[in-house]
Amino acid sequence: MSFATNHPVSREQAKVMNRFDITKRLVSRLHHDEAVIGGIGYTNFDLWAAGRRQQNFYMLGSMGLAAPIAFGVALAQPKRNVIALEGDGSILMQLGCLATIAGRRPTNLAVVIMDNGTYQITGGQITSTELGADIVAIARGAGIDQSAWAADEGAFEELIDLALREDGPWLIGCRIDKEKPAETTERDPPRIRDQFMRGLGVKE
Ligand SMILES: Cc1ncc(C[n+]2csc(CCOP(=O)(O)OP(=O)(O)O)c2C)c(N)n1
Repeated sequence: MSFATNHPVSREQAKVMNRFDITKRLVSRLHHDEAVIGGIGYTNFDLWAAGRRQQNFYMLGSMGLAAPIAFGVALAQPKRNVIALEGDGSILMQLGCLATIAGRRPTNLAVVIMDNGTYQITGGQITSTELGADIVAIARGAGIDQSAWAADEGAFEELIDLALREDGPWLIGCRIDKEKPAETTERDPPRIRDQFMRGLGVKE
C-alpha cells in the first residue's frame, strides 16, 4: 500500500493547529543535532521562540529558501537529519525545489509546510492555498511520495518521529491558524550564520 493511501487526510480535513504549539512539539522530538531551517515569515519567529539551538538557521529576507537551504545541508551532511519549516506563501515562490528534492531523494530531509493560507507577516494577504492549491498534492506530483497532511497534533508528532527514523524525503503539511508568533527573531544575520556553522561543526 502506498504512503499516500495510508495518509488520506485532505487539506480540508486536516485540523487547523497553532504554529508555536507544533513548533514546540517538533523541537521536543529532536534527538540532539538535527538541523532545522526556519523560513522567512512567522515560521522562523516561532522556531526562535521555541528555544535557541546552534543547529537552527533562521532565514531572514528571502522567501522560499528554507527548503533549498535544508536540501543543501542534507546533501552536504548525509548523516544528519535536516528539517525545513516553510510558510505556504514562501514555498509557492519556490515550487521547483520540490521536484529537485524528489529527483535527488535525500533520505535525511523533511520539509514541513506551515499553511495558514496567507502572507501573514506582510499583512495577511491570501495565498493560492486559500484558493485551492494543495501543497501536499503538489509535492506528491513533484515526486515526493512520502507527503501528507498532518490530521492533528498527534499525527504531526507521529510523522516527525517517522521522518527522523526512516528514509525520506518527506513533506508534512500543517494547517495553521492566524495567531501572531510568540517572539521575534533577533535580526543579526552574521551571528545566525556563524552559530549555525558552529552547530553543524564546520566552523571553530
Ligand atoms: C521575493 C520577495 N517578495 C516579497 C517579500 C516580502 N515578504 C516577506 S515575508 C512575506 C510573506 C511570507 O508568507 P508565508 O511564507 O506564507 O509566511 P507567513 O508570513 O504566513 O508566516 C512576504 C510577502 C520578500 N521578502 N521577498
